[in-house]
Amino acid sequence: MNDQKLINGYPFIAYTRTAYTDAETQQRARDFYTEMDQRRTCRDFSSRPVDKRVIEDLIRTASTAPSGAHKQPWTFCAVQDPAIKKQIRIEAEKEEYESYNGRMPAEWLADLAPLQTGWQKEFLEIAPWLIVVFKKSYEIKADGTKGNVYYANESVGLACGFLLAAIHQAGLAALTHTPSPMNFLSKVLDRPENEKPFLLIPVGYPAEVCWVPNIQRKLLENISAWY
Ligand code: IYR
Repeated sequence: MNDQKLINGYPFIAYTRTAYTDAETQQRARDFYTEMDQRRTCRDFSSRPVDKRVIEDLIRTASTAPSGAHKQPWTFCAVQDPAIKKQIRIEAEKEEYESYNGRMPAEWLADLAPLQTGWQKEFLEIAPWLIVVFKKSYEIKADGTKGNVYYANESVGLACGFLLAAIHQAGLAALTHTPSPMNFLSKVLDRPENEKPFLLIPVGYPAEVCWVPNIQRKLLENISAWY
């Protein structure tokens, strides 16, 4: 059993991890980078089913992200019901049609052109799962009163990052879709008032023929500064 003690009356447990050699640490950092560097946002999904237990574990991994004061201000809604996916597609396309045809300024559209995105979101029905991530702007305590959450955007963003990494590591593909505005998701999924839609993530196997834009990531020297 783990060592445990009270610090100012609060329970703490000893945290231990394998102490790797310097060479092992170097290798592990490189290996994980190599794996994650293979991740691509995918717009062409296979309809091949993905077992619910896989999605459960992906969400469990997302929930290991740190959060402000450990409030875990997130809800992951996993949708596989075709009728609900269809409804989400219809509502998302309604908004995205308006966005792509007038709401988005020319520069934004030009920046998106190399990615060949558009208002049509057929992947919302093809991908076997949609994970809709909701951010809690406050929590509802057991006694029904409101409680604060802290750094909710950062916390849920981190959880989404963990989720995307887990999806990739499992051999699956994802797409971070940002229908705007996306309040329709609260209605379709009947979410409580304290939850706001944050990100809509189709998850599945990539289609056998799946094209992704030939874009490059910025180099380390262009994204880092060393002191
Ligand atoms: N919401 C639009 C536009 C869009 C936004 C981002 I951030 C992208 O990386 C790509 C597209 C959409 O989801 O199509």
